[in-house]
Amino acid sequence: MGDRGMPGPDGAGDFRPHSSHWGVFEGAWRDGALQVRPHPADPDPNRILQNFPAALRHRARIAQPMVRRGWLEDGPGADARRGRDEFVPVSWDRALGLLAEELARTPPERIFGGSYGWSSAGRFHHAQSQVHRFLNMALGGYVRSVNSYSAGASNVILPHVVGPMEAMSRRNVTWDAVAEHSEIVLAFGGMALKNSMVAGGGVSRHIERGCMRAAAERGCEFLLVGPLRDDCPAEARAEWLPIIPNTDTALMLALMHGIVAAGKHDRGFLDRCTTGWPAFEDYLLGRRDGQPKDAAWAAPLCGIPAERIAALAARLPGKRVLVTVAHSLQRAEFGEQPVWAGLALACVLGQVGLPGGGYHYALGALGHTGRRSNLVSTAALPQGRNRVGAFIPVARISDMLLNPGAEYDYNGQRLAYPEVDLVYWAGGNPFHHHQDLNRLRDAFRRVRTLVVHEQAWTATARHADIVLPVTLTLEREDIGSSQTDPLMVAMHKLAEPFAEARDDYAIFTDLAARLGKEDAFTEGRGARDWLRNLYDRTALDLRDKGFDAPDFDAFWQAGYLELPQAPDDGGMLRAFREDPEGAPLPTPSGRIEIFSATIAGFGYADCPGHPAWIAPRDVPEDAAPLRLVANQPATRLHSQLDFGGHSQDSKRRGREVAWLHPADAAARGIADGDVIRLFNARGACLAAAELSDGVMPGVVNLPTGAWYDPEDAAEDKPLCVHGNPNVLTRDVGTSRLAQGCTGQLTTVQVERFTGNLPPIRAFDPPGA
Ligand SMILES: Nc1nc2c(c(=O)[nH]1)N[C@H]1C(S)=C(S)[C@@H](COP(=O)(O)OP(=O)(O)OC[C@H]3O[C@@H](n4cnc5c(=O)[nH]c(N)nc54)[C@H](O)[C@@H]3O)O[C@H]1N2
Ligand SMILES: Nc1nc2c(c(=O)[nH]1)N[C@H]1C(S)=C(S)[C@@H](COP(=O)(O)OP(=O)(O)OC[C@H]3O[C@@H](n4cnc5c(=O)[nH]c(N)nc54)[C@H](O)[C@@H]3O)O[C@H]1N2
Ligand SMILES: [Mo]
Repeated sequence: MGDRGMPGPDGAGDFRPHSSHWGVFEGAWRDGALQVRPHPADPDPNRILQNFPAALRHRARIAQPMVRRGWLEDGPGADARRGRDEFVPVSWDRALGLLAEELARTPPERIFGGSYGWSSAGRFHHAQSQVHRFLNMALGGYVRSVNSYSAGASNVILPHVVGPMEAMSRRNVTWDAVAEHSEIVLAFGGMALKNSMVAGGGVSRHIERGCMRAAAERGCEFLLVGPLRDDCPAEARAEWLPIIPNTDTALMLALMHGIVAAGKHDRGFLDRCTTGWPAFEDYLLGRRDGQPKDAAWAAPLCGIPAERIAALAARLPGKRVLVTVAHSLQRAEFGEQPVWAGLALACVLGQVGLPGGGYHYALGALGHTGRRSNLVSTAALPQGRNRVGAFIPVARISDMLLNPGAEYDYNGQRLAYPEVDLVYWAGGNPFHHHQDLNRLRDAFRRVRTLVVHEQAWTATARHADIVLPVTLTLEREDIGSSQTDPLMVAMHKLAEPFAEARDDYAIFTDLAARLGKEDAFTEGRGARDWLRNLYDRTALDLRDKGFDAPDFDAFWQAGYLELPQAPDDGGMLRAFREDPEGAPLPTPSGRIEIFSATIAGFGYADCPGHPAWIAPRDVPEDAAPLRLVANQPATRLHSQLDFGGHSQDSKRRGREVAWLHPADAAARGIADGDVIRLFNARGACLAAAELSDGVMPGVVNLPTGAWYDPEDAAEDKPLCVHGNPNVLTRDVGTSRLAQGCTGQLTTVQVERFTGNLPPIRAFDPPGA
């Protein structure tokens, strides 16, 4: 559709500041089209910004409130028509009237308001904060979700064994320290620039490429352990060790075995700073089970020759080694293990807490990592109090909806799934983030009412009963800010709202009024007043700490405010190393726990008391299957603006691209550019094949984020014609400890698609 010469808020106008999770930028109208350019100080801007212009007025946008016909005519209730029913356009007054009635009759303990998702970067209009505040203030609460799809296993295991995830992933070794001090960076899962270019709340300067280049030029060696060669940028000049996915723990154990067998482990560090080494050493050396976890043992498991493992083990001791473990490794069956084993490996090498050495969980996974933190707190909308106690680990949503009342284990507790009638989503896309989408469809068909606020016709919106159109970030004012980026951004409005779209805040204000709770929700403030209020909290904090802070109007005029940052002090691990007694870690022993009595006490076979190799169950069984790596996409954030220009440019024949090794393609008669079908017991999708020797043999890589596009929505397991890998992934938790998402990996069959090529309809509004 494009924009038909709609002027900006001030006609043509100057470039004005705005921000997104993928970077701070400026926008202006030129010849009737929105132009965006990165923040002038950004040394390495993110091209995902170029998804904005074509997305703004795209046909995929939702124009007006819609109610599903079956829900409207037959009333709320379980309904197998969800996802293939018609929608009836209604006025805002009618939609909100119906919704307010439904909310008023549903007890808060039967409303699932987890509403997981990344929303947009502005801190006030952050949709997940808005929906939580609304449900708390207007209804008294909701069933919530805990942890994230990003780091479900780490969220739970890291606090038991070393400390809070934030301390491991955000306030730890900095990129500057890597550039200056690291001698070897052993990167499990790599440190792909596509990933570090994204940061929740925005990022003004993308520094990772430059720091990796500087480190490599100084002589630092980057070792990439992973199935894809491009998980480290060319600037890092990394040596690639292809590894069979979900076998890193075996390699880590074998490296530790080699180091210990050679007597090169740092006994002083292990004695002073860890607990439980002897029990783990017994396991490592095979004293109990008769199986030393040596290179010969690990080689067939991880697909790396024993000699190469032995050589690597010999190369590490005595060097300033930084071990990094990507989020991806734990988004898999038994994902707790590589996180813990990587930490143990760093302890064996004894570099933890030294500049540029030790352990950094998820360095480079996001633009929040490897940076200094601001000295003042960032803006955040207060959410009020949730009076409902029930929660689920976030990735257990289908389990909850399909098995209300069923019991399950989580982090030492025995919990039961609550019974939910109404599901409320604003700012997330479960048809992007969840696994086994056919099962999710079944789950969503069980509820009484599904409410979705969306900008565009995502599959989640298509499965909803009440669909409320919301503004794109460009269509409203906000404040962009993140704890790890010094730039606070006055996000100016760059376009008028699309059709009848309203801000989430305006929708919740209207609903709160209908429920008699407007004052509690708004505290008498309009959106601009809230921006002032949020800004003033940061300004006050600045002045308290002796810094200057302009008033709100001056900040707004200037567009940016540079916040002071804490020095690079090495964080919790440095303080602990320097004084283990005086600055103990927040674990039961105050040390790094290589054996955890707490975890052992839970008695989980799938997460024992020390890091261990547990053979994955999801392994190729049938003839000639491949391992699917369903990682983060390079050309967008998750599913956001998949209809934007940059994302669309990356598709072939309209489909998402799947990468295969030429040998695997040849064995299946697949040529570059062919449309292929990926399938397994859970479902099937199409994609366009691209061949590359940067993918290890036996692996197919289909990134996430292509909008789910079922060919025949009436079928049980419809073919997704566009390439959403979550029709293939498994909906099982990492272990009884964390119950985290395991969406990164599964096994699939791949064949050339020979049928008539079905059209892509994911971006067409559903027929009214
Ligand atoms: N197979 C597999 N699955 C995965 C992963 C994987 O590695 N493999 N990774 C997982 C990870 S790490 C994550 S974090 C999740 C991400 O999953 P999500 O965070 O759910 O994905 P997004 O596409 O960012 O969804 C955000 C949605 O919010 C909408 N939105 C944006 N701004 C606003 C707003 O202001 N108001 C409202 N109401 N809506 C808005 C967008 O249109 C979009 O639909 O996916 C997970 N899923
Ligand atoms: N452009 C872009 N950037 C993003 C996002 C996005 O959607 N788009 N999402 C952001 C979010 S929310 C998050 S949480 C982070 C996620 O950060 P990650 O989870 O680390 O990112 P992924 O790209 O899923 O995975 C990184 C790489 O790990 C490798 N890998 C997969 N399985 C294994 C394994 O078993 N062993 C080893 N050694 N390697 C393996 C894959 O080759 C993959 O490319 O990314 C963030 N950055
Ligand atoms: Mo994530």
